[in-house]
Amino acid sequence: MLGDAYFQLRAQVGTGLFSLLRLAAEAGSPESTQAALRAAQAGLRDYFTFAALGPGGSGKSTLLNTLFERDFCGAPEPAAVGKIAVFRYADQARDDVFSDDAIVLYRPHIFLRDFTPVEVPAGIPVEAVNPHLTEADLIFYVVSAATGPVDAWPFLSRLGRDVLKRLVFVVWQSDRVSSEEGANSVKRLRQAMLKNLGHASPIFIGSTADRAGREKLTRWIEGEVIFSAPRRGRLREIDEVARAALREIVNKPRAERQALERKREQVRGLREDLAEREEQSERQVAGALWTLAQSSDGLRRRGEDLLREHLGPLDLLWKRAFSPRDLAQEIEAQARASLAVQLHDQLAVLEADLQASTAEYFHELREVLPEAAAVKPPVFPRASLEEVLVALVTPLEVSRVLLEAFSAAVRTLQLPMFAAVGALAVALGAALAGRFSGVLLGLAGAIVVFVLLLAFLLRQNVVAVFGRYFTENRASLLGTLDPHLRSAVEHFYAGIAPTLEDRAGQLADEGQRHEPLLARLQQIEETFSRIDEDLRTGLSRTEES
Ligand SMILES: Nc1nc2c(ncn2[C@@H]2O[C@H](COP(=O)(O)OP(=O)(O)OP(=O)(O)O)[C@@H](O)[C@H]2O)c(=O)[nH]1
Ligand SMILES: [Mg+2]
Repeated sequence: MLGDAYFQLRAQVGTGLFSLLRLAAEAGSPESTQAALRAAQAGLRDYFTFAALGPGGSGKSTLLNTLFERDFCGAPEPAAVGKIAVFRYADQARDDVFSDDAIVLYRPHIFLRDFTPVEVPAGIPVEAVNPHLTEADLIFYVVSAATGPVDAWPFLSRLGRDVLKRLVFVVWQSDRVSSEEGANSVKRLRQAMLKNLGHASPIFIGSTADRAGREKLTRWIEGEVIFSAPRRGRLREIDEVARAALREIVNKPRAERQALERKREQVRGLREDLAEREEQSERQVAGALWTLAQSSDGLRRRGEDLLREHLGPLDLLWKRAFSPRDLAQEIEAQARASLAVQLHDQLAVLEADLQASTAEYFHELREVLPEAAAVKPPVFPRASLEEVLVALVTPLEVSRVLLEAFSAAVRTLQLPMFAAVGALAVALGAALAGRFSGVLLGLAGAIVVFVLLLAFLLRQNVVAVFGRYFTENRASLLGTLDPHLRSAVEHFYAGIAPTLEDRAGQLADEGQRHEPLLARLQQIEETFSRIDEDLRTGLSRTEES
């Protein structure tokens, strides 16, 4: 259909403008933007008036029917015979007598929404015709190829210059003559036109049977009249208005989205920062436990020294001389006191570091989220934690272990000691009986040395058993303290995190709010870019042809 590409493009612009206006209202754009869009919308509503004049029977009706691909004028409308027939669109067909010379025929043909064809029969005075030509976009003067422009000039020379500018000649019914004759009549027509009108209008030749000729005319109409440079220019202006409005509408939500994105980025940064601080605190807890382990090692060594001091190898031979209970109490008291001090110190350091770290973190938090100003940093429950941890420190029970190890050593020594005493008694008896035996004395001496050596080794073993027990006992104590300390730190950080998580959630929701609007804007933006592209390529296409 004539002008399809233009109408499609115009429809796209129309749809785009419609959506854009709705969005502008939704996004609360300034009234000036909305007014510009409405004006652009109004500017889109245009239609084309094509008038056909010429001698009777030259083919005016047939030409119009051919162009619009529908038999709407001529024979189907007997009421219009001898009158200027103006065809307009209406849902219901009706005729409107305009004057003695003219009739308006309202018909429900879709193409009449965009085109207003006017057929002017021969014999109507030029004064009556003129008003219908002033508005016309294109005026066909149809002459029959067989008869030529009979008496056209007196009428045509009375038309204004501006009307002549929109005039084209159509030499119709070319199938009724040879192509040579057709070409000749075009030539004659051009000469007569120049002579009579002093003006050169385009001349087309064609017929219902001449498809190529019709297409040539159609292409020319599309390029020069429908998709004419001024109309394309107008569409581009509308496209510009739309794109400017789009930029303006999009500015606000886009800027908000960017601000939101920055906020989110900051919140993400804070989250990472907090996680890092928590990890740092966990490392500190591990360090505190390591320090406690180190100091318990020192305590063990002190206990071992104390034990060596109080337990000589000979004490194992005469057990009443040694009291493991008193020694154990001393070790126990020292160990407890030292551990309590260490625990206190470690917790104090941990607390100070946590406070410093959270103060720093909350300072950053308030910069990013001023609304978090009211949120107070949590308090690390150092005192109550210390109480719990000290209560977990169970007695070492060194006295039991010492007593057991000591008794076992004494038991082990008993038999060799009796053997040594026996051997000494035998050697002594033999000497007293005057039968001094070097061998016997040597043997007794060897047994005594063995017993002393054994006593020394067994004393070492008692110290070793104590040391092992001490180490195991403290290791299990540290194993007990570890989860308590860790969970206290975890709990502390869990008290900070929600402020941030709440805000992150809110920001996510706020972000969602803009998405549909921005997605629609993007769609419209693409539509208008496409239109712009079409307008550009349309331009080059017609420039090429
Ligand atoms: N062979 C041939 N006949 C045509 C052609 N176009 C129109 N005719 C015939 O020419 C006659 C006149 O055609 P119309 O279209 O009615 O001409 P018109 O200028 O509208 O005539 P009026 O409205 O009476 O002035 C009709 O019999 C058509 O069938 C054509 O291209 N080739
Ligand atoms: Mg006619």
